[in-house]
Amino acid sequence: MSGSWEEFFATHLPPTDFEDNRSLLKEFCDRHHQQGHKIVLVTSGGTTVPLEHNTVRFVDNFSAGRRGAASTEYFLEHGYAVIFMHRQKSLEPFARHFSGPKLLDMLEMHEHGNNTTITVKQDSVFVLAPVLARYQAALAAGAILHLAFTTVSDYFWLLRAACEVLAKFGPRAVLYLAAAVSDFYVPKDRVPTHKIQTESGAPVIQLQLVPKLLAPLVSLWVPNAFVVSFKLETDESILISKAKAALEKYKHKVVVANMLQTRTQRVVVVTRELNQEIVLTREEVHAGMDIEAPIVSEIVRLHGEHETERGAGGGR
Ligand code: 9Z3
Repeated sequence: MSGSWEEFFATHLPPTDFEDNRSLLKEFCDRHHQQGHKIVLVTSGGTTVPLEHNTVRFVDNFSAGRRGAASTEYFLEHGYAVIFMHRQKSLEPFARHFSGPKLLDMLEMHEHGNNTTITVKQDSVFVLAPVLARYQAALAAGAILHLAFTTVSDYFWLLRAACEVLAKFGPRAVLYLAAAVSDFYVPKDRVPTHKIQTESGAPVIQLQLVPKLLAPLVSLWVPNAFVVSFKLETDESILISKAKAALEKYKHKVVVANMLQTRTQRVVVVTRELNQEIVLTREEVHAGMDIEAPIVSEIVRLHGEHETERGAGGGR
């Protein structure tokens, strides 16, 4: 059992807010299940690997969480309820349009004696209004649940808890696993309690392979769901073969393959039957179009086929 997912759960405690998040998941899923909605779990952003229990330093990765945040907006447009499981402080749906100083740049302040009012600049209203309208509609419909993780262990616990409540949706559930999950971690018994000190020289830190949760997820936890994983590479020559190998190994439905450098302009949707390239033109990139719009449309189409195959409304 060494290095297995069972061992990982046996040796890592759940995060402190785990029970609260489990209750939120249950309430959200029960409600949408009763209403007969389709549901998607979107994972987003990178996981950290702490080097100390009282964590001062950690290993991280590049992921900004743009893919997951943008995709969430498009799944909502397609009528899905969305569990948005994201790295704390990574990009979030709707708010992502106004990150950095963008929102502040849209505002103006008016001082009248002791009275100060803040308004949106007239030429910013057309930018803010449509996003605000979609955000408020999603909130009013109770269509989105935000859950945050930081470490790879937090991510594991949340992912399994989400699967537990998604199983009853059967083929109506989509898992869209866009988070950049660390492949390596420091085993718990080798993580020091306190901040690593410099006196004893540079530390040698041995990383161990993280167990692949996709295996139990597909075969045990949500066997009827429509599972989409992502494959990231930096060497184009191995991208598609690695995506195919993942489909072969885990027996899920789709791998979205992307290159680190071009991930916002080009992906390949890989299924057992075909490799479908989705590319934005230079004009589309320039116009600020999200590649997640066509990615999500394709996933929704493939999910429809999956539901038909497995029997629509199955698992209810
Ligand atoms: C992805 O490939 C995502 O598309 C990105 C999105 C992380 C590249 P950003 O968050 O980037 O918008 O900045 N996610 C999965 C990456 C991954 O770690 N996949 C594992 C692998 O390639 C398989 S689960 O081995």
